[in-house]
Amino acid sequence: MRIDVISLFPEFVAQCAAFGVVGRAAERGLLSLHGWNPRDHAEGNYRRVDERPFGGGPGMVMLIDPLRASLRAARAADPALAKVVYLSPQGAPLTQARVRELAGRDRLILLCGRYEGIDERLIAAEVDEEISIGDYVLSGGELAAAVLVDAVARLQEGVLNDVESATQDSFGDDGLLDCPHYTRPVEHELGEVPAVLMSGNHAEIARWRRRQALGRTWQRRPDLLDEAALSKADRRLLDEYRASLAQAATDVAAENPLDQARTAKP
Ligand code: 9WO
Repeated sequence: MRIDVISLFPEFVAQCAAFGVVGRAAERGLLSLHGWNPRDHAEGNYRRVDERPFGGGPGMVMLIDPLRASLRAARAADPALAKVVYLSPQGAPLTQARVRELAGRDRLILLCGRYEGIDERLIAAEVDEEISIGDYVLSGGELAAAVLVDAVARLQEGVLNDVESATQDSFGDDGLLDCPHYTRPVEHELGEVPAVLMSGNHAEIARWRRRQALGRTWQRRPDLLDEAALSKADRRLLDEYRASLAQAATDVAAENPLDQARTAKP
């Protein structure tokens, strides 16, 4: 896959993609990143890329022409058709489903704004998709572009090793949050490892992990969980999780002297 980044700081996005699995993908030729600086396509001694906004107000707006010339150069650098994505808080929220769709393409061009944004006419004429990585304002689109590059790159065929691919369930295909993870030592002053993980019973471990994934999604991100769409087995696991929470609350209450009158066993 080829990704072109149009930005006043193209090296920033490239640096973000230089490490870890994404860096490995680039080394192995699974991903190629190219930066284009609108400053290099700006006219005049001052190489202006921004101007004051019509209608007044604070800040500056990025000029159409340096961005359009950069887009043209990026498009011409490879014959494959490229989708143009503008990263902005006004975009559609980035989801793993959207990441999967973008990751399947041959080419992407990511447009990063600075200042107060870019001239709306360029967005209308050239941008295919406007994407937001969250409801907050950054100082430019570059960090958002780096996020998108990372998410898309790790899905390229051959980037993840078998183990990583196998664990892609965690927000990969089932839309659930991940289960908790533990490693050595078994006993630590911060607590113990859940016994089931030490049992060697792989079916029980898988059930525990699924129960945790379902329970944590229900607790933390109920918006992600469509309980009606869960399998019968998943619904039972979620019920077990809720029951264990209720039990834990009862146990805590039993230890609190103020609650003992009500929870004390006869
Ligand atoms: C500035 C601003 C100030 C007050 C109220 C709303 C505001 N929006 C912006 C704004 O969108 N500034 C942008 C800075 C212009 C385009 C590039 N910048 C940007 C992109 N900031 N944050 C993003 C971004 C991109 C994707 N996902 C989240 C945020």
